[in-house]
Amino acid sequence: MIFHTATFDAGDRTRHSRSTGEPNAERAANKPPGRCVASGCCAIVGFLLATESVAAQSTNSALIDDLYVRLLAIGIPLTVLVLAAFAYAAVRFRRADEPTPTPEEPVLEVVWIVATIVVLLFVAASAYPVLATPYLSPDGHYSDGSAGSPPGDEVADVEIDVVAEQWTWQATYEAANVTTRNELVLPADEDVRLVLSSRDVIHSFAAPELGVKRNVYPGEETTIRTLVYEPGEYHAHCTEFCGGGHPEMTATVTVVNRETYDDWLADHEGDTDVTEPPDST
Ligand SMILES: [Cu+2]
Repeated sequence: MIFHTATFDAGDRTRHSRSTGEPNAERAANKPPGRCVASGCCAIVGFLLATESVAAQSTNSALIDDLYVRLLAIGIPLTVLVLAAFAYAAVRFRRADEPTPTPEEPVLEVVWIVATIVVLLFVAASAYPVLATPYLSPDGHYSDGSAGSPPGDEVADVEIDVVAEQWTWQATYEAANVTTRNELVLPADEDVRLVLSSRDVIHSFAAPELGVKRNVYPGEETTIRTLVYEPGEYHAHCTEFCGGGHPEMTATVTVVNRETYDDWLADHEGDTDVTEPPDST
């Protein structure tokens, strides 16, 4: 409706201004605000498409970052367009003492509705493939009844049990008979599945740089699927308030190549409280 009023009244206003010879009105007539908004939107979209974000450290963060940029590319121009229309209408028609009724414009109505549907379909088409991956929905139940992997998807290369307890994280590598405290060691470029559970209250495991976050419940298992590209040390912490020691409930996720990973597991076979990660450099 705003566009209706703006379209109808703008013409009257422009004609009136021209007849009185106002220099500002002449300039406005030569440079329509719509053209400025369109140019601004094109510049923003071009900037987003031309700008490469910091390289993602994992499949999870790559999926999230890509979706974020896609939604920004359509969300920012839309926001600018709507705010510009509001601002234009507020300034242009601030002295409309005798407002005229908006004429019926069925074509504009149809265009407006179709444009809205197109935007919503774009958002859905962008988001669904991301949200449906086992990396973003690892607890999903799929059509073949399995949980954690869609049909046909291979089992994770590495599976680690992670137990939360006020206020530590305990990671158990069952096959290697190794248990760590506040240290999670992962092989790079391999599909990893973390099976999370709690011994007491609700916690939440989050490693922001890896795009990973999952609630941890007592008496129930939840999972995280990830594949980390870059060896290095990443910070992890609990994001669910779980008592007095909650701020100290942190862990380090150390990502190393497969050889270093195997050596580290062999060196600590049988140990139950490992706090020393391998060198990730
Ligand atoms: Cu906690």
